[in-house]
Amino acid sequence: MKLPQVLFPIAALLGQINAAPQSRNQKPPYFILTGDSTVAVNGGWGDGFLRYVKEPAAGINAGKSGATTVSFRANGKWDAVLEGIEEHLEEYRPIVTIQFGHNDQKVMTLDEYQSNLTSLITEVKTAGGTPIIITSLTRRTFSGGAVVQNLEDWRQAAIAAAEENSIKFLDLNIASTDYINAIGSENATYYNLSAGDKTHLNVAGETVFGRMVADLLLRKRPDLRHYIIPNRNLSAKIWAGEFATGDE
Ligand SMILES: *[C@@H]1O[C@H](CO)[C@@H](O)[C@H](O)[C@H]1NC(C)=O
Ligand SMILES: *[C@@H]1O[C@H](CO)[C@@H](O)[C@H](O)[C@H]1NC(C)=O
Ligand SMILES: *[C@@H]1O[C@H](CO)[C@@H](O)[C@H](O)[C@H]1NC(C)=O
Ligand SMILES: CC(=O)N[C@H]1CO[C@H](CO)[C@@H](O)[C@@H]1O
Repeated sequence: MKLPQVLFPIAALLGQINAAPQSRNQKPPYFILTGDSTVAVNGGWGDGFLRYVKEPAAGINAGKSGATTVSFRANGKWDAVLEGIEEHLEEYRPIVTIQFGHNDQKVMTLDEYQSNLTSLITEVKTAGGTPIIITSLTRRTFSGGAVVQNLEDWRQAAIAAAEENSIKFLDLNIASTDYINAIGSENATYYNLSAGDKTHLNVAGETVFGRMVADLLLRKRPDLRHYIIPNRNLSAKIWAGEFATGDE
């Protein structure tokens, strides 16, 4: 039986040739952005981030105004996220970003929050997705010339949840706090969704903080750079702490 012996190495070689580009050219990411209003359409950074996502990558903003780690599950949004992972597994690598805290801090303890995040992380992994924790976008309220850091404990609990589950996190809370401190309270009002609203973002804020998230992501996942459209002028301003209008 000489033929199989000859064919086998050829088949193995062909398999390797087929496998090699597959591992180098992995499937594109499919981003599913979960969280509260500071992520959601019309008020959050989610759509700003998605505008930087380049084909063949894609994504969806699943943020929900008012959501906590409990309500997002209770109202069925979480099941839809898990289904979204399954639906996109064949063509993409689903990546689920998880950013809660603004509303959780009103209704539960830090321990409950952290353990709820662990549940979400575990379920994304089980479904075949890659979870990434994002610490809460800062509010833009000032006191004594500096941003009021009223999400710091929630930031730490979110990071602890990421670390205990050995997953990546993007520290948007610190990056956005530093940036708002650098540009000052007057400039920061430019991002108000409506007069006096120092939490939610208008389109300018969506663009600037969507870019910030994209840059934070690329620091932790440089392998995704082919799927994220650069905006060097905006990135330069953000990381230099210079006021950006989103028109850069
Ligand atoms: C944002 O709100 C502040 C008051 O909190 C107000 O002075 C400012 O005009 C608002 N800016 C915009 C662009 O709505
Ligand atoms: C970036 O900034 C440079 C100089 O400030 C300017 O010439 C260029 O047109 C800007 N690029 C974009 C895409 O706006
Ligand atoms: C707003 O930002 C600009 C550009 O970074 C800066 O020159 C200016 O001082 C800022 N305004 C205030 C009130 O801080
Ligand atoms: C999975 C889950 O939702 N776990 C807990 C989240 O936190 C609340 C407290 O607000 C608990 O009641 C849930 O069991």
